[in-house]
Amino acid sequence: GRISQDKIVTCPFPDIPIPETNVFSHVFRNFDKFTGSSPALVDGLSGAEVSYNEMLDVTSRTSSGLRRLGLQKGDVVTLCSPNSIDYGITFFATMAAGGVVSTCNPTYTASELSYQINNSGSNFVATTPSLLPTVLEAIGNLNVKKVLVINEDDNSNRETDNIMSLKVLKEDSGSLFKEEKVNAKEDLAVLPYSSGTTGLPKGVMLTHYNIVANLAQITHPEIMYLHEGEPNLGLLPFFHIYGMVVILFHSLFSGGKCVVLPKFEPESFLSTIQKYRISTANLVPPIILFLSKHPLVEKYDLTSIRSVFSGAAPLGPDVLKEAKERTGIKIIRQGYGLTETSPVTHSTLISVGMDYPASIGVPIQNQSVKITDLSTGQSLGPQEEGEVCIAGPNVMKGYLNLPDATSKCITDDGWFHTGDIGYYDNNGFFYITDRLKELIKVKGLQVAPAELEGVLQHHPKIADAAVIGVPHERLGEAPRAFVVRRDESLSEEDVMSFVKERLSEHKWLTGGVQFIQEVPKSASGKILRRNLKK
Ligand code: AYL
Repeated sequence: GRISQDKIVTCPFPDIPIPETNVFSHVFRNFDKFTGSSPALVDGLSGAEVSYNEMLDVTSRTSSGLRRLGLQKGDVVTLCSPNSIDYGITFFATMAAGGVVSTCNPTYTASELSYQINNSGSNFVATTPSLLPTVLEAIGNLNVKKVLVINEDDNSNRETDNIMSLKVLKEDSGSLFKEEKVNAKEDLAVLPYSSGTTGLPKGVMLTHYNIVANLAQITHPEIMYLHEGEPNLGLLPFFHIYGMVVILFHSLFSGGKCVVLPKFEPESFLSTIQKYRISTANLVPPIILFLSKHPLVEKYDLTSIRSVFSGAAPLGPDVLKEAKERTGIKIIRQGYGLTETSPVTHSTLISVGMDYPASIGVPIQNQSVKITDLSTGQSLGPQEEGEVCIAGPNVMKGYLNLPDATSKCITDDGWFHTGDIGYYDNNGFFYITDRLKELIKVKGLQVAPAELEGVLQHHPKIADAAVIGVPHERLGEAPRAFVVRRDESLSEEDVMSFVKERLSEHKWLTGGVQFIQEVPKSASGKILRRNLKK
């Protein structure tokens, strides 16, 4: 990176222009350039394909169908599904019509889902046949107009008062299709959830401009270039900003062939790479660890892979090295970012990245980064540790309906405070060393301690509780609860199963339960998590 006199680090490459347009128009504008019959999305399990031509046609029809159902500009659609071809169609059909997509984890329980559908003010929910009962339970008497059923493999065409098959919309005449004009810097495109530095998951308001910017920012031969027709792996969940922007959107934008998988499973992961001659893959550290260790890896031909990216959680340099040696993949490198920054802010460069295996890389194009002193807020120089702060076109508009939480992390002059601690070296390469915020990262997914604590405090035999992340070999981190009992009969298993009944799997107390006399707190009542970590 380039280090300026006032200690702001930027990309070695010059800034690029960012179009102010609907994400749909930006991503689909290239479609007629790509050979119409070349595949855009492929279902890695069934082999079903949708070509670029078909994708444009079916997305326009679906978008028209959504308008016919009453979807208006600014309406929010909660999308609750594993990765699939329909996922991409529903996503872009909504954005084309000026709607906002709020993505959620398909393993959510009814209560987790209900929180997000309500909090995001969703009028529509799109989900799969198997998740439909959970979704209907979650909706209860919330203000949802219609539930769309996607990924149907049977011939049922549902069309009732409140439920409709996506299939019906796909067959719409398309007469109501138009690309909704947006005010790109104001209007939202997506509303994923993140807990930020503290508290419960919050809606992250990402505008069309934010998303278009990040796509432009990562598209550089040294950063994340994808060639037309290049087979890439759509494995990471599209509900998370990494899978959404860096995989799904970027592949469609670049004319790639995205081979979609609904979940990680050793055999299908490896056999898909072999069968489709996957060339690039965006992964998370637990999967890099799998590549470095698992016996099955040797049974498959992975020589088609030209480049692997890891992000969303720290990747140990030893794991990276072992994975490279074992698989023969020449390029395995890291990126860094947050949901709040749409997401990528840093990336290693192809030409020099390999020399810095522990680094998250340099700021990407149009990105300014500084490290600030935790007590004074002053910008720091090379090798000095402080909070990583980001400015640029990809920084979110704010947290939905939470102006105070927003102004706490984005200062008046536009700097977003990440809650991560790190430093840069004399060449402007960055390293993340610690986390200031409460967030726990399990397999690269967010777990908010406040959410777990809220659940635990509802147990009649629990007087108080605090949750922190502890290191876990396979998951990266795992949540551990410190519990003050009201009743000595409460066992560790009781606490674990109480959580299992209410929250999705990555939030389970895999890090254990420990009973304590009192939760350490500051004078103002804040949990002293550092003391618990010790
Ligand atoms: P969220 N090293 C250490 N910590 C990381 C890294 C990394 N490479 N990447 C992300 N984190 C942590 O919103 C960090 O604590 O977005 C950060 O604040 O789920 C938090 O994860 C953000 O979590 C990329 C660029 C993936 C970005 C991303 C998605 C970031 C995940 C791949 O190349």
